[in-house]
Amino acid sequence: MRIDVITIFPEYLQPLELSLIGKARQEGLLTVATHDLRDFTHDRHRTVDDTPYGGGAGMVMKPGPWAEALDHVLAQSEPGARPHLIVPGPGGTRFTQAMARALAAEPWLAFACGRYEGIDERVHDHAREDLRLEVSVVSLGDYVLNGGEVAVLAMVEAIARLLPGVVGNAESLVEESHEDGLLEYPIYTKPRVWNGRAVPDVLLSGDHAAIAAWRHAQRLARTAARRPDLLHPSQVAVPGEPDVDVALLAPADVPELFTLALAAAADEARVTDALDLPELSVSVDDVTEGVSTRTWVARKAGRLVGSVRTELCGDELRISQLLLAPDLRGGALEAHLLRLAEQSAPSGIRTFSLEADARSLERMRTYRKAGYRRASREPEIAGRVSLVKRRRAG
Ligand code: JD8
Repeated sequence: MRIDVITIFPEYLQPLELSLIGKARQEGLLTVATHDLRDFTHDRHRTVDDTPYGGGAGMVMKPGPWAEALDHVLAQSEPGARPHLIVPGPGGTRFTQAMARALAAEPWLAFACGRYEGIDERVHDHAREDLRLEVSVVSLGDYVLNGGEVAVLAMVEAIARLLPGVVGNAESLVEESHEDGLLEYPIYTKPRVWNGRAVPDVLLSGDHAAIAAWRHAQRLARTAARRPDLLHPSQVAVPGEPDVDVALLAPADVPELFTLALAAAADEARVTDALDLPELSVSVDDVTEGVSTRTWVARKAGRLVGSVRTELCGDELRISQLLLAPDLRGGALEAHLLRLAEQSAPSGIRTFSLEADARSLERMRTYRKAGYRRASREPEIAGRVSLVKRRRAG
């Protein structure tokens, strides 16, 4: 990959000579060239800015030097080859890991670092229409910097580290935050006890399935706590229930979920004509427990209408608290929450299990249709039947 950076502060990009990116450049895995915009001025003061038409504070970068600098960059590679021009700007499309992955697949990137109030808008049009470059205005995030250089440092690092051979063990790229939409799990190294704080036992167990399960649960819990937006509806649209969205249970949901649990239990008692249902004695604490495991809640137009809890047990995913608002009973939502629970299982999971009341014929049909079969094991809840389903490979 080739990267060209045009800036009035070339020294700002010196950090890209260090560490992994610096090493990758020495190994020829990528080329990074910086160009001083002032080299494309022709006045004694090497002027690159002027006052804004229409008035207003600050200065605007002149188009002339930019056009000459872009011509110079285009001359850096074989005729006909064109870079993708990235112009950092606070009003641009948000830079993401997905964008970094996409840009890492391109052969040639050029970054235009603005300063002052920004670059004359006609430079973008000239690049698109005259130079026929793909031009993308990209923002690092919703805060204001003084120029594009810091953004380019971050973008180049995020992109270049995805290039083959730049990061030693490519494996480690897989489990990173934002790579699969979940934040990272907590990490530890020696000593086992530090400052009176011990490393979680599971990490010393050598039980890789348990470690994987613990790490996945940590990633979900952290994501739910710090970035619930990463877990939000787009992830799990409900077929046939367009206005239902699903997210991980948050502490604020507990009172509503407790109410739903009781309503669902009352509905179940009505259907099974039995009052000996353990669900009828559910407590707020029982529901609160769901916040620290992996419990999904479904909302329809803001109303909490369903939930499903999942717990990892070795290579088995135990599904429980599959609750539905009575008015949605028999609809697509139950089967969908079941599928969602299965889909969110970490790679090491081989079996799904749940317990059901055999008297609840409709629900038994839903589970059977979803592939669950009676298990020989004793159910944890007396009077229930234990259902299991093997996870299909792939
Ligand atoms: C490029 C000039 C400064 C911005 C007046 C302050 C990116 N996430 C981001 N925040 N800010 C930038 C950014 C800021 C820049 C330039 C990028 C060129 N400025 C301007 C408008 C308000 N000053 C950025 N990526």
